[in-house]
Amino acid sequence: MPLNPTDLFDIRSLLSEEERAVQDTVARFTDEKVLPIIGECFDQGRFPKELIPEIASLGLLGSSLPEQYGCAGLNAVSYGLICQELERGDSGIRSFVSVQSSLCMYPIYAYGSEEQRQRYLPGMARGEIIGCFGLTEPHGGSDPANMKTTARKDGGDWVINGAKMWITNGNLAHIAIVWAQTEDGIQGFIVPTDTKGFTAQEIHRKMSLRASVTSALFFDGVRIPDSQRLPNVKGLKGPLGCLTQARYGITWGPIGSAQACLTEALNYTRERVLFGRPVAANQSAQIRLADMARRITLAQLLSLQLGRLKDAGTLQPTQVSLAKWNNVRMALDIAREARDLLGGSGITTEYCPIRHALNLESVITYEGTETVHQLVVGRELTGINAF
Ligand code: TGC
Ligand code: FAD
Repeated sequence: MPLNPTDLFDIRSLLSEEERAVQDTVARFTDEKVLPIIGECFDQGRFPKELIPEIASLGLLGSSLPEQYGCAGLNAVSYGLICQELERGDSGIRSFVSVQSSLCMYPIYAYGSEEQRQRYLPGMARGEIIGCFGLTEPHGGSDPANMKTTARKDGGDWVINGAKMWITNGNLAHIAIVWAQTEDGIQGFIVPTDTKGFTAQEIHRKMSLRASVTSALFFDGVRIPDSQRLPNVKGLKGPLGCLTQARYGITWGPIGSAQACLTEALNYTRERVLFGRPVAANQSAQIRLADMARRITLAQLLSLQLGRLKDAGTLQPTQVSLAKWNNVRMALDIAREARDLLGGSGITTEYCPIRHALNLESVITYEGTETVHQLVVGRELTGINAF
């Protein structure tokens, strides 16, 4: 039996029946609904909102949260496979699901009151309430402890002033999870986006994540009641706890991008005949293709073990940092290599590598830049904080 080029070590055999079913369902959705339209969406700079109802009906929003809130109650490995199969389509689709699930539904579940969970989670799982997550500010995203957005207590209300930058889903969102400095440290707030004083401004001229909405948010005396504050967390560990969830999913997503690029490079180099033989018949081309498969295999093993640790409840943020660093770098390198193997054809969005390469320039920056994750691992090894 020939080996599967995008699963050389038969990682799929390590999955449970349920995990395989989840992977197959999302793979079908990507093949049938995402791939036929995504090149054009990217060209037009358009997020395909029309896919939201189906994404929701497949149970992909908040998929790891309990069924009592209308969610699918899947395990961490299944969430990873969802991210992998969606990002095989496009990082923008995976971003939409990551933000809704890990950065908006998770904090409401983990830090919210029971009343907030009941009020928001079922509607968010159905895709009727869309969220965005406001942590990064214009003066520097890597150091969120230095945030300038403030929330001031005024009687029974809070008044928020400040700005957030680079916010995925900003102009789509009905609610924003906003992290702000208070007298009592950093706290999180659920801000309905129709509140007076809230503005979202879409960021244009992006060359990356073009099939995704990215916005700047402005808060000018935004007044909300205390019932909109997330009561069960204070300090930077609140937003960083959400980032651990999202970064975990991001370790899986780029495996999908890399698989798509390897598949495209294999097809193209087998067909393209130069100097009387297929490009794939050259030793240098085979070494490059083999190296892609090697790096994908290592990334798959890393993410699967990470998922098993997460399901066992023993996952540590440093392990997520190492895997995010490794797997995004792996995918970005592979997308650029695949682009090169396609020659001139590789510069058009008719083929996927350049789209994935451009998207991955965002993925390597957001959710902690590559440098941030390297320094997290360095801090763990040496015990010295180099930030
Ligand atoms: P530090 O002193 O290390 O930690 C402060 C408190 O937080 C706890 N903690 C964590 N908790 C959970 N998960 C983690 N990953 C955690 N890392 C730290 C820590 O234990 C401590 O708790 P306590 O109880 O002692 O107070 O904080 P620091 O200021 O030194 O920060 C270090 C650093 C640089 C790692 C952190 O600031 C960082 O990660 N910076 C990068 C910021 C970032 O990733 N922003 C992402 C914004 S969201 C986004 O990009 C969404 S893109 C979505 C999409 O479209 O898919
Ligand atoms: P900076 O923090 O200014 O970093 C600039 C450079 O300095 C980087 O190369 C960095 O690695 C380097 N650097 C930083 N610290 C050090 C150091 N100690 N030593 C050496 N080098 C260092 N944020 C949200 O809150 N919500 C979102 O939904 C969201 N979505 C995003 C979507 C997109 C498409 C993008 C591009 C970003 C998104 N972000 C979001 C923001 C993202 O998290 C930040 O861009 C990221 O954290 C980096 O912050 P920055 O852009 O301000 O870069």
